[in-house]
Amino acid sequence: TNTATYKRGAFILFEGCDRTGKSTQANKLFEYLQSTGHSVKLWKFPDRTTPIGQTINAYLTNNQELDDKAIHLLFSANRWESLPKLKNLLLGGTTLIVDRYAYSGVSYSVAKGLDLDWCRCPDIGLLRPDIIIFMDLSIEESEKRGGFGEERYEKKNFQEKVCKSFSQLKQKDDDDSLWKFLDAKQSVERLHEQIVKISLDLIENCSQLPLKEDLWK
Ligand code: FDM
Ligand code: MG
Repeated sequence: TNTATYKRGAFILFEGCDRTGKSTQANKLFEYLQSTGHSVKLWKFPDRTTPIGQTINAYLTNNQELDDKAIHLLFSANRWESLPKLKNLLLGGTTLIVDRYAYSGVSYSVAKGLDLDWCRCPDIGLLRPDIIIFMDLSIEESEKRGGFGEERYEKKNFQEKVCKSFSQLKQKDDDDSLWKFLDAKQSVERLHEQIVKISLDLIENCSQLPLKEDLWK
């Protein structure tokens, strides 16, 4: 088979607590890759545009109440419903920059007291990212960044729990090498430089590898 010419895109994931700079860095990376001629797409979870996403949005903006397990499953369903699209993009050679994914899914629900293994189940078998760029920042620092917003989870004591569940999840992750912790206290430009370098290496290295549809398997 002619695998030599086959090039898939890379799945670059940004994760972390609120106000750690995920969206800023995801946007900057997107602009950089686009301006240097890469085929690239930016994707954000939750995707609030679908019917499931609209229910999630109503929940996050405190306009609707839902059982903790029910909303957990909706966040997961919101990923499953986008899987065919994301898969096609990657297979067609487009690099995906994704802002939050199943790791947020598990960490926020575990912070509410749900069991970690139970929380991972619905996302088993989703696409596995090629890298998780984890924006690491203390709650004190993220609070300094203009404070948290008005949405459901944007409270200091809850964010502390989310940070703890993220590190619990990383420890339990079978593929520890995926996680790239960055000190998010650095300047936007310094972080961007590091992220560009990591991403260019990754795009090169994973272009010949098959897609990994085995998250947490
Ligand atoms: N969130 C996000 C979850 O609780 N579960 C998930 O699966 C995902 C993807 O939704 F508080 C939470 C994290 C955050 C909120 O995310 C909305 P943004 O990035 O702030 O829009
Ligand atoms: Mg938010």
